[in-house]
Amino acid sequence: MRDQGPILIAALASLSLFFGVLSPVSAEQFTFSTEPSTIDYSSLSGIGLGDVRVRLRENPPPTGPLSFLDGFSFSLSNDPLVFNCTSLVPSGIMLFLNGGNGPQLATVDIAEDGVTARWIFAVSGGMDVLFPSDIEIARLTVKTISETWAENEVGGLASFSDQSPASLDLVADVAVVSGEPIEANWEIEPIVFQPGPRGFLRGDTNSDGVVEGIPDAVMVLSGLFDPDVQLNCLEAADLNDDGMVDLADPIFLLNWKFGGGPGPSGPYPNCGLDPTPDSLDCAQPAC
Ligand SMILES: [Ca+2]
Ligand SMILES: [Ca+2]
Ligand SMILES: [Ca+2]
Repeated sequence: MRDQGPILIAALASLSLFFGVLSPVSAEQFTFSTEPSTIDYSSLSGIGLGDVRVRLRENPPPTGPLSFLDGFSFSLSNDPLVFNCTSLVPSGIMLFLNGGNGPQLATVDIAEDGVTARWIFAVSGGMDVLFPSDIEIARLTVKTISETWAENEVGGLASFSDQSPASLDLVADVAVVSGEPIEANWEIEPIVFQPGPRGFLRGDTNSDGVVEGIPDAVMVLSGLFDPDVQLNCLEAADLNDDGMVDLADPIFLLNWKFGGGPGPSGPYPNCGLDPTPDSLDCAQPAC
């Protein structure tokens, strides 16, 4: 590849000035938006993870053609007690720019209270782009703050705000056209947080949070042969994941723990849902 470093750096230096300074031009011309999103969390642990997609569009100009963009920057902030972001990656058209190389410069900063992104894709002869309708530009991974959502059986709404996060350098919401930053606005949809189905730990048949050879095998045997004992989570007792609980399951467990046999399948070693759904249920989910 041809070395365009000096040109790029000079151009970026001039552009970077703009990213911190709002231009008064056409505040309504460009709109960033977040898609409506739903995130499931465990109502026991409060842990949940999901995606929020970010889009950009140029609102139809009263006259004249649409603009070719050289890049953009944006920031979003969040209440760090409710949720935060763990990643922000380019998506959709962004990945195909410049022969599959993506933006020529992509700067992403993530903090507990928000994210900022500056992506430039047409500084030194790169590909500038039209945004005639809402086009997905980024995918944010959002994680619940577990302490806030644990034991919440109802769920709730929360939203990003268009403020630049207090803990990061100021980054303006702008689209860059011919080197000129144009202030953009935001349309932000709320994120729906809802309690998802509770899970189980395969092998933890006595529901004490750990999988042990003797106690958990004895529990399955008791459930099978003692009419006074009822297994409270049949999915956890199905060690070999064949959709049945029978003598083969405690044998599987003991063979794994003491005979070098294979270990249980998912969700072990985590607490979660059955990756191979079957008719077994879990009357008292563990997580
Ligand atoms: Ca156990
Ligand atoms: Ca089984
Ligand atoms: Ca299964």
